[in-house]
Amino acid sequence: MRRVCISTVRNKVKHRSAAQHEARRPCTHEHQRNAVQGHAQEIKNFIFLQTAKATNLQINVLSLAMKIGIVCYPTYGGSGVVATELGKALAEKGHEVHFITYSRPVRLEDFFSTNIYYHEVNVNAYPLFEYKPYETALASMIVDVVRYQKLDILHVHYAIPHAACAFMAQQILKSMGISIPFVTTLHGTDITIVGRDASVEPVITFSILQSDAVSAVSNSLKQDTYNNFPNIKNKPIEVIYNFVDTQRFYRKKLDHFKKAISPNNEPIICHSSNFRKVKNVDDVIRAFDLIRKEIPAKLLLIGDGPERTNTEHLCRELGNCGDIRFLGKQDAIEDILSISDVFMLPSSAESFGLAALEAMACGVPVVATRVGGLPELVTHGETGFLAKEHDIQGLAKSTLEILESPQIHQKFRENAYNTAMKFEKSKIVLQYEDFYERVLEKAVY
Ligand code: GMT
Repeated sequence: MRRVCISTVRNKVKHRSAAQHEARRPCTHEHQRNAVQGHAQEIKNFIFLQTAKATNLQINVLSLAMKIGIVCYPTYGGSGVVATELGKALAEKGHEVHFITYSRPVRLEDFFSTNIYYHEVNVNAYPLFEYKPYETALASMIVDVVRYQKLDILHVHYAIPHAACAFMAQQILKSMGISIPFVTTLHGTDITIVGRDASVEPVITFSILQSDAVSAVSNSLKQDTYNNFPNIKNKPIEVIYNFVDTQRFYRKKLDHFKKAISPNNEPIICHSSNFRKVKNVDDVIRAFDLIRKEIPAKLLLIGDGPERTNTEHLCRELGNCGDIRFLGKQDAIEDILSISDVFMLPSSAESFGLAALEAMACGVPVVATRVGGLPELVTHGETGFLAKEHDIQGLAKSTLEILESPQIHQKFRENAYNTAMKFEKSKIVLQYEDFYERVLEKAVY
């Protein structure tokens, strides 16, 4: 059934007629829309537009619903969060979204929408396999879903191995007479850490070049991609920033919770990550130790991962465990951010820093490292402070500067919130829709 998505933000009218839309579909796709239904919907659209004009409503965009396949890592990583939130937002706007992942994405667990479908990639174990063939199972599942759910476009998040699998699926489908474009979003470590490994470079270069379009989550990541993969220098990369759902991430008044964590109203510093080496969680502990020597304070650590044990050992060594809480993986991150006073993110690499954006939406100033895309999000001296990598003294000094001045704290809170609003979900989702539409318009079948 043909549906219509309406948005009031875009500034140019983009109304593709049903006939035009159908015309760009491969005629070999068996899923041609029902012409009568399509025609009826077009009449409805026309009536809607006329009514909007008559009532002086400014309706700027009318775009047709797409069937979108999303491939991502479904765990707590930033790329999976972005992919899932994007899929949910697209579904809310009337698109049909098919997640193709090896387990249900974390942020999809409590969410139901009639426009969302979930296809689990099952990788068979076989005694011969030391490594399960995830790529083969994923490519096969993509083929199946595109073919039987009649998808319009595939959006893969994280280059390895998703872009390569999408390419393989695209070729298999082509041999069946089915064409589908795929777009790849680069998230960070796929380019800055894992991707730099010479053993995977040829596959990443090839799959980026073969993608129908490529996006990166910051200008910094776009530049890193060109620097690390010189052979893709002529491939356009579009920057589409990460986004935050401000209906979920806003500062809530949770006095009882705040009191439970800091009974004497001590300021609360917060950090959230997957506790990988690149996040430098030990720098958070060391900086907190310096802060605690100046003022009473509490530290909340959200998340879990390979460095968790080392981090716990460090706080035992420093003797500050009494003021630190390891909260592990959490779903209600917004509640924890709501009682936080400063968010600390001292990573060695951070293509964007989604965790920092979520904190800012809750009015929490950020003290971070001047790396990757963080300076595109955090303005030094306005929404927080930026320090050099491993500058523990600098992290502590900046945090104290915020916490010891109620004026600075309040100003930074407001600035952080206002900046976060620029990355509000509805604005960025429109950019993705426009990105897909341009790819679909360009696709030659
Ligand atoms: O390391 C992480 O934070 C997870 C990783 C991922 O790909 O799952 O996150 C990357 O993508 C996020 C979403 O686009 C960005 O906000 C993070 O900055 C980025 N992490 C790094 O670059 C280290």
